[in-house]
Amino acid sequence: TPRVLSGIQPSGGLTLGNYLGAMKRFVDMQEQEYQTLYCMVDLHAITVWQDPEKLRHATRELCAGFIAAGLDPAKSILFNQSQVPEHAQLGWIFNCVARMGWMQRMTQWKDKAGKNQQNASLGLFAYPALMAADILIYHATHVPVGEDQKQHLELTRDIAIKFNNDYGVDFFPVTEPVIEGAATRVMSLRDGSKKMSKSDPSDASRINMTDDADTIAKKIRKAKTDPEALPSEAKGLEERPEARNLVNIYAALAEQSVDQVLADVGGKQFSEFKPMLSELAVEKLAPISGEMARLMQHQDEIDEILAKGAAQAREIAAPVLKRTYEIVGMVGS
Ligand code: AQP
Repeated sequence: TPRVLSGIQPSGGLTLGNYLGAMKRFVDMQEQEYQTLYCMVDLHAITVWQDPEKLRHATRELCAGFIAAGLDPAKSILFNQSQVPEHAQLGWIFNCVARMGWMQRMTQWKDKAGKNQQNASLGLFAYPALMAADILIYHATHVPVGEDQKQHLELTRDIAIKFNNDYGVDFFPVTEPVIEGAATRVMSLRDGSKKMSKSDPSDASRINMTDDADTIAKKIRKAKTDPEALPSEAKGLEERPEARNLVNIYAALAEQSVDQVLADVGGKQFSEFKPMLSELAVEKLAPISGEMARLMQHQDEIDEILAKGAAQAREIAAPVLKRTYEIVGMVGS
């Protein structure tokens, strides 16, 4: 069976962008003919400093979010990355396969390191090699992600191809990104050219999965828009990034196409559309955040799910690492 792997960083609370771009897709794939593994990538999170207590909390909350959104530990393997040491071990091998020049071209590196690259962590630079290891340690064939991760997935393919060439083997598969749905790139509510992100300093820029109904309504009411009414077709949104973003969010939440949504709301002003969007967002998110809060009352159960998931993941990962070490020439493997 084809195998799916994806992950989310416990680097803060979950956003609507993570939910629509990633988690909702994870649930869809769980219900199809795939073996699914979903990971809280704590080793990735610490490429930028994290307070240890907050990291622990965010990891458990992310696991609660996964389950509340519909991932079932009986159907999907849910685990945190650091409990499966094979990720970091294969990550090291890939650090030796990947080239500095490849990493330097990564837009996430450029964005996150900013002007002061000398002061960014070495881990932030090597991030995509560890991400390649996350995927390839399971020989995963399909990786559901948001649009922003496309470049990293291309690099994963490059690493697999170079490893296979360097060692004259046909060992690591070439993976397919799965970037689908109406909201593969949810934008900031304050700036239609920036993606919605958990680490944006402005809380008003994003909808958090844990926001209550009033907060969601307030953020949507204040979301940046233009003064025009909504168009009746998708092409009318082309030069209107903020309007397009809100319509895309609506479409993804309603599980409709953008054209279907516009057929209903075309001609309306934002003063009328925004309350519709708030109502829909609250309707879809409130049950998830309620369930997350309930699950967070039972942290031992969450820890147990993660420990069990890690054991299952290791059963797949350990033989792949062993074979990799053999191919590379490590004595004792
Ligand atoms: N705005 C978004 N729209 C669609 N998909 C998104 N994803 C993130 N933001 C959006 C998808 O969520 C998955 C997990 O992302 P991540 O937590 O590993 O890191 P990220 O992409 O860097 O997300 P953030 O929220 O911006 O976190 P920080 O601020 O810590 O860097 C990925 O599949 C991603 O595509």
